[in-house]
Amino acid sequence: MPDRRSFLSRSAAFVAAAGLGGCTDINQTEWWPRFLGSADAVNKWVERLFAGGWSLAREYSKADITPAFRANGTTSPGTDRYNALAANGFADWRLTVNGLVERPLSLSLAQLRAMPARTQITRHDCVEGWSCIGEWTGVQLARVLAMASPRPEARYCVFYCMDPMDTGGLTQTFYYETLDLVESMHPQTLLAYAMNGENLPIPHGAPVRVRAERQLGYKQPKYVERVELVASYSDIGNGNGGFWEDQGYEQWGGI
Ligand SMILES: Nc1nc2c(c(=O)[nH]1)N[C@H]1C(S)=C(S)[C@@H](COP(=O)(O)O)O[C@H]1N2
Ligand SMILES: [Mo]
Repeated sequence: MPDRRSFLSRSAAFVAAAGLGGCTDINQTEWWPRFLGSADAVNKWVERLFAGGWSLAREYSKADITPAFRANGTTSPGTDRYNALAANGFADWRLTVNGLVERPLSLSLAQLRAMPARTQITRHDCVEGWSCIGEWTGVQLARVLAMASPRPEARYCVFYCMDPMDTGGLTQTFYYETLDLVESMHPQTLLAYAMNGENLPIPHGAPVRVRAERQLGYKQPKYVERVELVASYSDIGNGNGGFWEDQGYEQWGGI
């Protein structure tokens, strides 16, 4: 019987064998060693590897909530447009749902709030090696997708965010991420507009962010304003399924 330790080290070996650990990009030296050293992160990845398509992420109790949930990456998009939306309580913000759908949608925050809500207390794991537990409330993405009625060719959701990212390139890039339809339709995948019982704070992605609870931190896009249904993400960004994936990180969340 393999013990837990050898199971974990075999998992790490599998990760390395899959080519996921052999990166040389300078950007990765910061978090790769810490990530591979984090049993929690490896655990979560292994859990996902062996879990069925419809397994549920663990949910916690109110007592487990981290008092000061860390904010990471963009903590405010900082653009004039975003600041104007925020100043007006996001009354003018709309969520567009388009692409491979029968009925493209444009939904206000009030419309999302009027839909049936789900609240869940879950653990967020960032690949940089930290975790926080928080309570999220929002509408299940599956409900919004059902309204839009994805076409049979649709396989992924692309989430477009309002925060510009610095890539050193000439063209402006905004954060984006993708989830496949299994992950998108999962009951714990939310368009979350509240955190710990309050309106989603700007550092955590106001007015709406994705919570996909079986996925790592970077697969939880903040400041979302458009969901596009696509057959493939090969022509989105550099074609690797997300902003960080395009910066050279392998796709951990896509399994
Ligand atoms: N739009 C956007 N979404 C994002 C990011 C970002 O920089 N911009 N960072 C990602 C990463 S790496 C993490 S760990 C989480 C952080 O979420 P938090 O700020 O609520 O802790 O958001 C993810 N989603
Ligand atoms: Mo992260």
